[in-house]
Amino acid sequence: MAESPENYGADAIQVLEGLEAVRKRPGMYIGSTGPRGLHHLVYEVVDNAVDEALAGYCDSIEVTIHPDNSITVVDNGRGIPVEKHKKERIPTVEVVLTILHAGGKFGGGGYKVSGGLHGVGVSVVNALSKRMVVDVRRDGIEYEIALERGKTTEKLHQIGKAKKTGTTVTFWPDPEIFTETCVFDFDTLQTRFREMAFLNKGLKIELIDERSDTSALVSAPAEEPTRVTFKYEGGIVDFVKYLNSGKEVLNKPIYFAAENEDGTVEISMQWTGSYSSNGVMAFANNINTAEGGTHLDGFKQAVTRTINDYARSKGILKEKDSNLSGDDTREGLAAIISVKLHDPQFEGQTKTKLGNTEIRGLVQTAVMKGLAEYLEENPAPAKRIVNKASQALKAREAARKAREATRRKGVLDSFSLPGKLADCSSKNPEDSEIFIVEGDSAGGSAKQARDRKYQAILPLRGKILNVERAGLHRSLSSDTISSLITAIGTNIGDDFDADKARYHRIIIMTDADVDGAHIRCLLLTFFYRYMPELINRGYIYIAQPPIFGLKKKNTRSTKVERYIYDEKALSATLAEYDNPDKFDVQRYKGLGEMDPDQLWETTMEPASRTLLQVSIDDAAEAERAVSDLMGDKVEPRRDFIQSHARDVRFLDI
Ligand code: 28F
Repeated sequence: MAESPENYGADAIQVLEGLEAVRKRPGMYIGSTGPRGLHHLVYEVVDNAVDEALAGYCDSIEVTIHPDNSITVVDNGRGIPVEKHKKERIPTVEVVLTILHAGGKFGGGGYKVSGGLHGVGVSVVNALSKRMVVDVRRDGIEYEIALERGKTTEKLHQIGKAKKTGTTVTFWPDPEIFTETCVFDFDTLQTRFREMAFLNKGLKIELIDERSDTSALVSAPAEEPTRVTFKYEGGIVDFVKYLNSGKEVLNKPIYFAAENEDGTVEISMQWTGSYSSNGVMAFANNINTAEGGTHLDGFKQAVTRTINDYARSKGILKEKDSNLSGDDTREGLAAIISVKLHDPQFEGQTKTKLGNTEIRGLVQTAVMKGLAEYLEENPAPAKRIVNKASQALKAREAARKAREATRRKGVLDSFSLPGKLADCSSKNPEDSEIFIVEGDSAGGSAKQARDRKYQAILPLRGKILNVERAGLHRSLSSDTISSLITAIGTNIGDDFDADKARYHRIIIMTDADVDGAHIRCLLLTFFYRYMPELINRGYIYIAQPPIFGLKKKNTRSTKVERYIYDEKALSATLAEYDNPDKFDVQRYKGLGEMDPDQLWETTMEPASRTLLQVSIDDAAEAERAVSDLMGDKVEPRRDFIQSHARDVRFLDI
């Protein structure tokens, strides 16, 4: 569709219809009205500030979560233009806020490149907010406009003088739309902003949380707000260092960039001694293209070719030797591929696969040239990298043999489901869910609590084998991993097939303590490395068991008056009751301490439970924690234990 500032919003009625449509079918514009969609509102606003930074006019963005879960985003760009719009006869800023698709995100002389997963623009955020206030600082004047549910309630007016320029957007998400939750998650926002700061070298992004209770819709203000600041002068080189922190590295991060009329590409890569091969992340216009695409294909082809060529030219691979496979050359590799292009085509199930064919060649040429030069000029790390790939080739051969041996024994065969699995009776994956539970006693409670029609239980005995140290083929021989793979039904590696998943909700249910967190991290790492497609499809969830129960004192009744899911919410809840002395606080150390009825109503019953859907970013974060914890270096492990020691003490009061 040809859209330009000359032809959008032909009349006011069409304008109203535009935003009404957004309120009628919000999912069409922001993906969902669950937590993901809610957080998408923030990204949409921040993306506009990042666009202003990409255009070269802004270098600082501040995001604040207020105690009432409203969000303020401030930038120091030029400020959204305020002069009267020729066609619409209202200030341009009002056009940007009230007309669907107005802004620089489509053709017509806006920005050169632009981010935003859906690229829907701030008018969509306006439509889905019960209130929005926008301040613009421009030409020495500060202006303000206010809107509610998409409609202007206070016309643009001057509120004072302005020394600097910039834009401030504050919005209150509409609880009529976000019926599930309007509460923002600090970690989700922090992970995304860290990523954005890495991808835009030198851009400062600050996140401030003013809430004292991060579970309530309206909280008391925190005495001291939580603040994190992200600013990376090294850009994606810092990103790769961050991904590899705590791991033994084989080379200093390599960096190269290239540009042509189709766009720009930046690449940074560094090999480690680890067995993982999922450290390659590709971005297009700052969006994590989790499903890959042309840029990632070009990168992989070029790396495989360049390393094989180098190994042959140096005689490390002999004529009789077979080529190193792509997986071999990428074992232990962390890499960031960041492309910026004018007209990104996002495809795939979650719209996170880049389709632009013209970018493949640009990436390929950049990598072949950059990597070949690096290898020639740095023979010592080059040798370590090639040796690592040759070892991977040998391990791959061994793993194949081991897999064939286990397959013959029927371990990975769907006819022999693991004995510990209490399967559900439904055979329709869409209706079916599986709870992965730590320990036999919790497993026992869960089996009694469940609805066997559609809920399966898989108890895991003890800790799962540390996938980081063991590597794939040894992990496979562990009971835990193979029962997990068999129960889920997708297989792994070359045989992986997401369509064979036996459940579309795979729910990790661990104790609310440090051990539980550890096991959850290991499981997430496992899914991240071996079944990332299941994460992309949104099949992986984390159960949220309560940590505390409040019971009336001096009664023999076991009735729990209130369950509390968050440590910070405890004091708030106690204060809410007039006379807290009348209540006993019971702390659930493990799932096994709840009786089956309690476990059902708090954690497993679809109508009353809360599940956290795992995103690929969460899983990447978990894998990082696991690497820190289990990698070859001692220091990160000590740091982790020290930084979590407080939690342990708290839990042991
Ligand atoms: C807190 C969120 O949204 N920042 C923004 C600008 C700056 C311009 C702009 C934005 C012009 C014609 C649409 C200024 N001066 N932060 C933000 N900063 N949008 S959004 O222009 C919007 C387009 O139609 C801007 C000159 N050109 C552009």
